[in-house]
Amino acid sequence: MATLLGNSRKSGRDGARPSQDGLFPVPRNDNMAHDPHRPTYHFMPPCQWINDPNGLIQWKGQYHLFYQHNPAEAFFGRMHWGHAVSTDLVHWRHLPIALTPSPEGADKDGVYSGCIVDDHGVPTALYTGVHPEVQCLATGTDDLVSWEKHPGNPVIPAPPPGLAVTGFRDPWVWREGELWYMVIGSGIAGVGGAALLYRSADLRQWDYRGPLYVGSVGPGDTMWECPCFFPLGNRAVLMVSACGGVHAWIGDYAAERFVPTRCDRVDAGLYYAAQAFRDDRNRRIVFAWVTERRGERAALVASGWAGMLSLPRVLSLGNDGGLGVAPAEELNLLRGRHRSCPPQPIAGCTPLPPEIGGSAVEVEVSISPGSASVIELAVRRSANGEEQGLIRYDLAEQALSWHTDQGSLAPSLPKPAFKAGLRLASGEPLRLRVYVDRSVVEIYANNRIALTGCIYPSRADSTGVALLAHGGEAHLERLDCWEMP
Ligand code: DQQ
Repeated sequence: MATLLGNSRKSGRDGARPSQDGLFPVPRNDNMAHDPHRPTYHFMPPCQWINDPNGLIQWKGQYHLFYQHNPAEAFFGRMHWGHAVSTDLVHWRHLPIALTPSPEGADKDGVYSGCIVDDHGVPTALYTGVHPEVQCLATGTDDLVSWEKHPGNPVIPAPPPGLAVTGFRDPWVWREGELWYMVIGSGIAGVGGAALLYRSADLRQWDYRGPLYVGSVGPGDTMWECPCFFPLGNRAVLMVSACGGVHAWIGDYAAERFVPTRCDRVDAGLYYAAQAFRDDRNRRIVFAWVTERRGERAALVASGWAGMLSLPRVLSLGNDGGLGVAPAEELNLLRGRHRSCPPQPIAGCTPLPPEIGGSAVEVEVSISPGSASVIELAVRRSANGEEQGLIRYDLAEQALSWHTDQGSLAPSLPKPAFKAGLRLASGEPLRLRVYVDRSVVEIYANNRIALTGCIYPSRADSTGVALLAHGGEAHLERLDCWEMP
């Protein structure tokens, strides 16, 4: 089985061969081996469909990652929990599917999202079974490979009586003293999204305590999926997925009451169903589903793969009390051949030498805005700039954005754009870390914001990098570029 994320070109498991350790049968799909859009270092299953990360936990020194997986085809279907393990968050080894729907069980139509907790040494998964949406429990062996479903499933058979809920799924569980608490993603018709709070002494008998919080992250918010509730610094964060994005309510929590004071977007791009866990370095590490936009069902199924997880990120609280996000330092382990650019002025368009760039690279750059009003970094750029993705910082707007209107000459491919506010302090340079992984681009700015986008260039030479400044002259302080595996 692959050591490097499983989907590396070098791993020998691009679908044409069975896995090396025989744990996970990889159906033959020759399309994947030659697919220029298939990422190389983002986490993906060996093949077929992935969506939400589930059950993230560090167990006996190893990171375990479970995920929503349809092993039958590259489209959403009857969901299972896939499973992989890592010692460093970036090199993953695939393990057998952990949870499969039971034909006669409460999860007969799918094992939906959930979490794993350590119940006095017993790994215990809480997840949603469908249909209808009910909450189930399973216990694992010490290696987290084999799972036994609780005979008394479902442990929560229905939403609280009298509540007109719009959904009832994705349990997230934590411990307070001798008691367990759970929030379940929900919504209250005509009101907004909701995280419903439950309490238990044994993870099997649950009492409804009321909503932990009800609110709206924006117009059309009717349901919160994948709630995740955790302390961050001296605050509490309720992270929810709604209206196509991940939102973090930041507030204070005590005695079953959560009072948020602000709500920040965790990523302003293609990022959904995030789950965050604490590791033994006390970091709050978050993974999410990258909801790529590669096409309709037939195109995904034919390609043999769909979706991936975002790179591991570390959450923090900024000086302004807002959410901070930065790539996990373990990502540096993936760095290969290094190239750099000396400091220089940027005016108009400055294409960088061809040895800087690639379809799978990390670019780290620091730019002083100088007199420029707009600064751009182009990636996946063809020799003449016919194709390129643009990362744009607009000083007047104080916003960072990702543009793909020139992303592909292929007319049928989507060309989305995303934007996030980023206020630079006086004299503060724009510091970007950009992870290009073929069709996926993760952009991190000044350890504060993140934007995930996609791009589907059609030309083989769309691998270049360029710097642009408009309305004045900016100054490149440094640029480093590493090939990624
Ligand atoms: N995906 C899961 C649900 C969850 C949704 C099903 C979010 O449990 O609400 O695959 O993407």
